[in-house]
Amino acid sequence: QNGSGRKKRGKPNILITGTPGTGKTTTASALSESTQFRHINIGDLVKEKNLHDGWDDQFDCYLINEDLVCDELEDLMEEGGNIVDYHGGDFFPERWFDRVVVLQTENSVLYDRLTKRGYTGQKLTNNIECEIFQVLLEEAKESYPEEIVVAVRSNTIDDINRNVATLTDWVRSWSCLP
Ligand code: DAT
Repeated sequence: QNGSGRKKRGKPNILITGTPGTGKTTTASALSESTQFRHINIGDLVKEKNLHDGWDDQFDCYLINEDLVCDELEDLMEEGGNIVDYHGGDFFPERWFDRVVVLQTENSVLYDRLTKRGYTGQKLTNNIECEIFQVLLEEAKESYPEEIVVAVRSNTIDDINRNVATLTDWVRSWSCLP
């Protein structure tokens, strides 16, 4: 147990973050399979449980209600064993996470993925810029202790497999810690 209360859980919680299209959902669901941890896709949760304040026309997405999301997840996070998948993380309580993984993808690769997803114009440009300026990495570093934040490459399927294997090993060793 440390000062932040992290070690009180029997199982760790992991935040997987990164620009849209970097592979969060793909990585989180594979990791959920190998660890049997719960995969919580915040975008889906917000839609299912109406944890938003309506649709934002400018940004073409739901206006997430951060307080409602945190209230919804508090009990599960206390229990541990969660993989949270979201393109942000500065509004979650710091004590929730034991590992924060920031996925990073080369611009040209990300451009193709987002185009395939139907992103165009300003939305496409905003997301590419988000990746270029490492917005999610900076946000993670500001919101969580340096030692729990890791940035990993996510350009290829091999990258995903390696990231999942590394995280699965980390989960195993965490659970064996005194
Ligand atoms: P995110 O959840 O970050 O928005 P995703 O997991 O939905 O991303 O992936 C978006 C698309 O890109 C999907 O078709 C899978 C593909 N993809 C993601 N990461 C990849 C990787 N490292 N290698 C190959 N394809 C990847």
